[in-house]
Amino acid sequence: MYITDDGIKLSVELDMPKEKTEKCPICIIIHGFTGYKEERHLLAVSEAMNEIGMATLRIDMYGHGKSEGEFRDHTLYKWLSNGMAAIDYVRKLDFVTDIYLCGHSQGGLTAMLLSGMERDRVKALISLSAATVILEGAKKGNLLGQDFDPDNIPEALMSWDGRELGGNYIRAAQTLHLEDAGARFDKPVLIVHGDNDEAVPVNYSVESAKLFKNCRLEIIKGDTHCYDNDLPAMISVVKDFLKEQL
Ligand code: FER
Repeated sequence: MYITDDGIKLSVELDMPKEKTEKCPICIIIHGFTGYKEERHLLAVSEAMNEIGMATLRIDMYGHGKSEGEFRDHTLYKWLSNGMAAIDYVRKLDFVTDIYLCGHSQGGLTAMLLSGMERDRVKALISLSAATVILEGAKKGNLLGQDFDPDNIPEALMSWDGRELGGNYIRAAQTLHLEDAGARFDKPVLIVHGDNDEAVPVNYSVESAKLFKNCRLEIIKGDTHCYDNDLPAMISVVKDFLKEQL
């Protein structure tokens, strides 16, 4: 199924709760950089939510998965626009009560930034292995392990899978501030991070947690960026948090 954001088709998957209900909350689930909506840890999160009575909408973001847009041209602004389009879409579904946001890595960063913009429409936020390092890296001049001059933005960076990432990605990321989102979103936040994350050091989430007023930080011992070592531990903290909100 597709939704559209300003004419761009975005591939989405809607999963309903295991037990039939007339109305229920829904969580929008956002993948990371080079990611897609069928990743193992995202399917596990979605299934856990369906088990406790929530619907989920997994979405392929601009330039990713089965959605339109070129990978090279994606920016956090486009992803934020995609997120708002997803919220517009789920708001119109007649079974939906509350709207939750969940994202992994670059999707976790997107969900955090989006929470500040959508503070009136979002009930709670879950951020998994959030890649907040991107904002710092764009400003200081290091992304994807490559140094660049932040005042003379390169035409493109080479991504880890060999694809090019355009300079506008850096321009957009340089202007975004997590502090603004944290100051605006005062509803419940769960931040989860493995302390063996090879892509984004856990300390970034320790720092992000200080920016949100109503935030729980859960560090998963020995786990990686995509929860390869202890997926059940990540799922368990997500479920516990959500059961308190429902
Ligand atoms: C980076 C570090 C992490 C970066 C992106 C990420 C574009 C995102 C990781 C993910 O979403 O999994 O320097 O640069």
